[in-house]
Amino acid sequence: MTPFKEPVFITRPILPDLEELHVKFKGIWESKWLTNNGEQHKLLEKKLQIFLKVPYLSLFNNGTIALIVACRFLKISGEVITTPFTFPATTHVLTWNNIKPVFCDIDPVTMNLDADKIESLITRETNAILGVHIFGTPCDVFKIQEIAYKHSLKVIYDAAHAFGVEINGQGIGTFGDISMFSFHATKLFHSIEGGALTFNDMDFKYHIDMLKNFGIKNEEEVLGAGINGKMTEIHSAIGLLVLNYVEEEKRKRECILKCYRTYLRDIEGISFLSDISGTTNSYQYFVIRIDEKKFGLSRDEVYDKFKVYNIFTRKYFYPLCSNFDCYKYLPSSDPKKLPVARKVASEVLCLPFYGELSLEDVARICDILKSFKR
Ligand code: T4K
Repeated sequence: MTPFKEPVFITRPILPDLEELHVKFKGIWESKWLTNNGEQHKLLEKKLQIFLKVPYLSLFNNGTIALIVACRFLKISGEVITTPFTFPATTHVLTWNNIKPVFCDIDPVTMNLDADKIESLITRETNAILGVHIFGTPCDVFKIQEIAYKHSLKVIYDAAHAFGVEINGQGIGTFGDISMFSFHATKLFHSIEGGALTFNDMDFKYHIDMLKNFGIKNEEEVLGAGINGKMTEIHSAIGLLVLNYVEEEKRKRECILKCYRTYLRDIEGISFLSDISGTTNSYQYFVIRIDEKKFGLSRDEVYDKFKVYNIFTRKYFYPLCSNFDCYKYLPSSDPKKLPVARKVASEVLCLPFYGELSLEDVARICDILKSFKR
């Protein structure tokens, strides 16, 4: 099998037409209003609120700052129970708020926080649960909410991968106290860099908007130690344009997903997530798991071999956050306490997944993978 001529990455961003961009930018230039809650910003907030089926939404300059503000706003301190199987930002956000992360093992199928293991980690210091809807698969939101009510804990969701996900028609951003979305260029919907918080409480909007603007209430009053988390007019305009392409991109990704599932269905040692009844797909990543014993090759060997064919897969999310130098000293980072997370992190591999990828290319990637099997 011959390698791809051009590198194949795991994702490629939606790029709006340059002409459209020019028209949008011309309007912004004429207005001379570049940031600080301008017209594009207001419009994007409104459109996303509808798209995500959430009552309230605040835009941010990126998802990480948004999540930092969410913890700050909810006055979370002490300990927070969270997953080690995520992008570093999730755990770092806690550290930036002087909160101690307490890692909980994950579910072997969904790869999300194992709700059955949360309660045993609750101490007098526990303030909240920070779940991640990893690869767009929702956490066990109902069980987590039950635990939170029982122990008076706050619930925050990192929904960075879950843009547009719905559970029985309900927007994923309506669960918990606050949810965070990332609009980074690698996300299905993006504004190059960007993010948002979503919530059900009207009061949150006023305070969160103030916190992301240095805590400024008006020209003479500053109500709190805020930060600069504002999204610019340029990024908002890009977001508005990208949003027009999201449904089409989702349709293309749906075909690619079906194609991958068909080609990889019968390969011993390769598995992937199936659809969950009542839950929509985020079409964010296509993730396989490689069982070394059955496939004959480890995930790391497959990753290296793909590179020879100019295919750049990703080991999201390896290593676990609990393995980072800054967290491995924590009692909850003890590898013996995280057996499922360790296994999952050693098996996952994200394959190329974006609308521009042709079905022929998908078939070729699958054939290359099949050729590795021993
Ligand atoms: N929570 C979770 C669960 C997250 O996954 C993330 C971010 C966050 C929180 C934080 O949200 P933000 O603060 O970022 O809004 C990327 C993204 O930078 C990061 O946003 C994302 N998660 C993470 C999963 O992926 P890298 O370091 O893996 O990206 P990079 O630069 O290696 O790009 C991956 C591939 O995407 C490239 O090989 C090619 C393609 N690509 C990338 C960029 C930047 C493009 O085609 N064009 C581009 O402009 O982190």
